[in-house]
Amino acid sequence: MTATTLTKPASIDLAGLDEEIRRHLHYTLGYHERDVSPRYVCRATALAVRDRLVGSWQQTRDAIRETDQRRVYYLSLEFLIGRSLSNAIQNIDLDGPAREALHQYGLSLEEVAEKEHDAGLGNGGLGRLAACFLDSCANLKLPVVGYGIRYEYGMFHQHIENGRQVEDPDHWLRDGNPWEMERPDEAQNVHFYGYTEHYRDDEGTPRCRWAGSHDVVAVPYDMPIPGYRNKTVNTLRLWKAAATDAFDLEEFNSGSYPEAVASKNMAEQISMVLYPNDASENGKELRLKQQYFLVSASLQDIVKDWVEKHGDDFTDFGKKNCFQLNDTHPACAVAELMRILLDQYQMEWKQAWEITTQCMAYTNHTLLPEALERWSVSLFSRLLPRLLDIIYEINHRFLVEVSKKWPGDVARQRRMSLVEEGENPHIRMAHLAIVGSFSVNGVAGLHTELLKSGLFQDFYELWPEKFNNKTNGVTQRRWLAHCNPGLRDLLNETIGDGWQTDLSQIEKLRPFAEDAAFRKRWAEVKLQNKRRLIDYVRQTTGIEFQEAALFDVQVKRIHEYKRQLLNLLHVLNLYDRIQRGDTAGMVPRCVLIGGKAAPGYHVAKMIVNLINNVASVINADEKANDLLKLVFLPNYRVSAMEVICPATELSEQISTAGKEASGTGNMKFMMNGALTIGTLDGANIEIREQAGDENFFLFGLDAAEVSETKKAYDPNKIIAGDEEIQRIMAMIEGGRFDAGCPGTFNILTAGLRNPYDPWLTIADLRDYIDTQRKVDAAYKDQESWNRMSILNTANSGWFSSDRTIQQYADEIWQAKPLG
Ligand code: 26V
Repeated sequence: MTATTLTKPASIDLAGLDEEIRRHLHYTLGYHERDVSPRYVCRATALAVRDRLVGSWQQTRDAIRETDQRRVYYLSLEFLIGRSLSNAIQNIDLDGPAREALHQYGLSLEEVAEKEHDAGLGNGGLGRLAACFLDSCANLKLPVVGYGIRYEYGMFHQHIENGRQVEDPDHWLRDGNPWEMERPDEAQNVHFYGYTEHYRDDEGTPRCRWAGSHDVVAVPYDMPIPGYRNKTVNTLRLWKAAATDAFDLEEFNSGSYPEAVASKNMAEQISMVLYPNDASENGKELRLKQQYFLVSASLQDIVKDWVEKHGDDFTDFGKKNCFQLNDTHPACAVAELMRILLDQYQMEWKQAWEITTQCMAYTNHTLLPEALERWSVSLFSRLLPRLLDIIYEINHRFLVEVSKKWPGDVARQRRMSLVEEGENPHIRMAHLAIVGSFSVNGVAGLHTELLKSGLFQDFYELWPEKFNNKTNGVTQRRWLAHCNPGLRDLLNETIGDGWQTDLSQIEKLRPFAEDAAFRKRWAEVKLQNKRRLIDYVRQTTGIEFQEAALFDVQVKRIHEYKRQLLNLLHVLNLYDRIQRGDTAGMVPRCVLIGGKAAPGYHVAKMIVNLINNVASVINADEKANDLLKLVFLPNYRVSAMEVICPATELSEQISTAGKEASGTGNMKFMMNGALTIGTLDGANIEIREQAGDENFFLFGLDAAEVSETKKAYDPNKIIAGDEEIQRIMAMIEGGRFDAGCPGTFNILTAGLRNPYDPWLTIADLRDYIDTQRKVDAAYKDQESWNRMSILNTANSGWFSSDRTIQQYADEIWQAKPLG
């Protein structure tokens, strides 16, 4: 067969998409056209679209394999992809043919697209960022491969029972995954357990190897990541864990069939489920197994590729490869690359370390101390004995360097050590990542400054040149063009479609803020989007939102630092005012809150419970409903945000200053014309700079004031001195929302009243309430509101992940686009 017949199957050129869908329905899925359901049409359409990607996918893979430029690997335990069908159709410009083809089944593209399960392989911000980054890398034709885990169960489904969160498993692969291609021939072996063996090689040089290990097979599944109309299709490679044949055989031979099957399950457990906590590490063995599994399989895959081309000459390996570590989750990569170079390629320590530190780069995503990963030395030595040896050696050499720079400063050595000493010593993964990387970056300006002056100050003093900022971004192709087609069309008509690949062009919209006729069209698009959200809210909760009301939205993981409670206290203030008849200047509001609480995070679950109970009381009170509705939207996820953000008018970004590393939901809302009410935290600061102070509702303490306030914080005094706040607290504490369980919410009110409340909710409440009054006043003047809305979109150019990725490519990766 010639190369052309391989890359271009004739049928795809000749047949229409409708023919391809029919063929897949019939031959691949075994359905008769008579009894097709939208779900199967969805699968068949995905397969037909995938066929159209295959040619460019292979060409891109070849181009990456052949390029002499540096290649980049984005290592992440999470990729929150969401749905892929509409995205692929948009990116390869198949919208027209797809609609036409589906029309024959009496279906719209939207009806079919919504049958696809979200690929929920992530918790929240960090995982969704990885997905936006892959989209931007493909858009910019960068030679970047994503490496992750093919979890059988993604982020849990959330439903609400009696006001409380209940988790259901998310078996997203139930009906198969039409996008993935299994590549069993590229499987890798990953070691666990066993011990380090010392021996002498043929030349008599002392060497080490990992012996007596229990191995697990890593099988790769590739997902296509199509660029935007540029013939580039990058790869996301996800590893599934399987038992080795040898593993099974041993057991079978000894006649123990059940044990053999059990050990098979043990191996498969590794890729079974995504850990659903995004704010606290819990030190579970299975989690460390997942991390090492991803790292070892990916590095072996990459090194194998290198060796196929260069033999065992690693001179240029560090120059030609770069690993971006998405938080510390894949930080074992530092030690694993050392192990491969030392043990498998017999390299000297010095050269191996030079190569390793030439190609590792680390991104930090949180300042919360409880999220910083530490692994107990005892677990590490049992599970990854050879890696622990290497970490000890890295630490030894590192501490020599520290003591040379600061002779006698033992306290500093103790602070900086990779090992936290004590009765139960731990490995500090962030320290391992910093020491092993040439680049350490935060994800927004303030965040990076706080890393340098706080958490990582010692390291910044040692290596200031490693530290840099890369403010996050989101892809405008999913978060504007795809999810808000009404606005997309209006923008294309008004300023052309260049913004879809170069969001800086969206500034061309600015003058139109002054154009009354344009503002009218802008408002019309928002109204259509609000109607779509009204339907969605009705279908999922039975509650009826009103289109004339202000749509006030807070969607994100539930966490104390994100302060959903602050939002709720304001809602209670509105409700209290309505009951007292103090409604002068009040604007009708529909407040929507959504997000998942980690299953083991009790306080977060109580917050969900309280929001639901308050919602039940308010929504049942007809007297209040012309002015106020409150909904807790269950099972917030990527596909829900695609309906929510185009309809949102007020974006709630109200974390305690200094706690939210960046935020990315804030950027999606801004792009879609929402105004932000927010603190000076994370990327809010940059959003306000770009939008203009007059187009942003700022309130609350800044990060410095937060630290200052904590020294003498007396929330009870604030409450006692503020009648409105007193009334809010009395509503909760009086048991109105207890649903028959007195004291249920004491844990929350006690937290608010605690002088050591780290989130300072009461400290910011008065300013928040007052600023919300300003929001009402601004909303009353719709002409001016729409003007501000347009300016928010027009000034959102900085927040494209294309800009972020261009900065990673230029300033960290030194990567160039494929030809
Ligand atoms: C920590 C852990 C601990 C162990 C269990 C599993 C797990 C999973 C995730 C995490 C850390 C999550 C950190 C995170 O999501 N940070 C968010 O990153 C966003 C992208 O940079 C940023 O916009 C958010 O502000 C930040 O909270």
